Amino acid sequence: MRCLPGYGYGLTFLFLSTVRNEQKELNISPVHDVNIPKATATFGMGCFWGAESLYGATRGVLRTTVGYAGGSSDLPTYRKMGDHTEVLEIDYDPTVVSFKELLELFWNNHEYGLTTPIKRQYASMILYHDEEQKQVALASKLEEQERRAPEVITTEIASKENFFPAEAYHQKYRLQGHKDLASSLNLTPKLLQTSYVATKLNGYLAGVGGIEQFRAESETMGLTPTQRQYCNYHVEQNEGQGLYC
Ligand code: MHO
Repeated sequence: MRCLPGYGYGLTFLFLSTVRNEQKELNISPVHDVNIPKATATFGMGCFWGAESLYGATRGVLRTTVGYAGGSSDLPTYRKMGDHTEVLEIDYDPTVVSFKELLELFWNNHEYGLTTPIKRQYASMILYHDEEQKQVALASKLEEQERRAPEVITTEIASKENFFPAEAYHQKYRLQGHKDLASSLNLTPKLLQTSYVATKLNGYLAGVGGIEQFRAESETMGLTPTQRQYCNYHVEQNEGQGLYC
């Protein structure tokens, strides 16, 4: 009954106060940092909301941040992106997932056709962080090009020169749609860019990864029983729904 005044507030209050109690009594807090060596990859593959969910739920991915890169103009914003492109920066544990595996997801999950020219905001782009990534990316593009011929892949491969994090409302966009859950994670604007638990939930809640993988990985996130129950429900509901923007 949406029209009953206060109904939504009541539920919000109940959810938040239950989670706060659990956090205190069970001494559980959201895991924002995973302090192990990480490598970084930067991809443009259409609207960055979908890419952030895709990689967030990928095993071995520890942090995602959406932003603007690939151009030369200074201090881009969503409204004034200049010659930049929407990209996703991904921190990953290279002992769990390889750059090559991240590329596999890249080739197969563009929001727009990989082979159809599109405005620069949504261009296909691999911004490499070192010589090894560069070589792997070039070889991978050649392979993919062969597979897709006679269509021509538009992906630009260039060195990562800059990266400007996007506005807070673009970070973990799908997670932020779950207002009460997001509040219960104590996400500051900075944590919206960097938090491990926010990264993972933003993927799983969008239906990526699936309930089985979520049950296994959720152990690492510092969720209370109530947060976990909420997530289980939505992960199961949304499993396999596909990415959208
Ligand atoms: N279709 C979306 C794109 C958002 S995006 C981050 C919108 O128009 O809001 O480019």
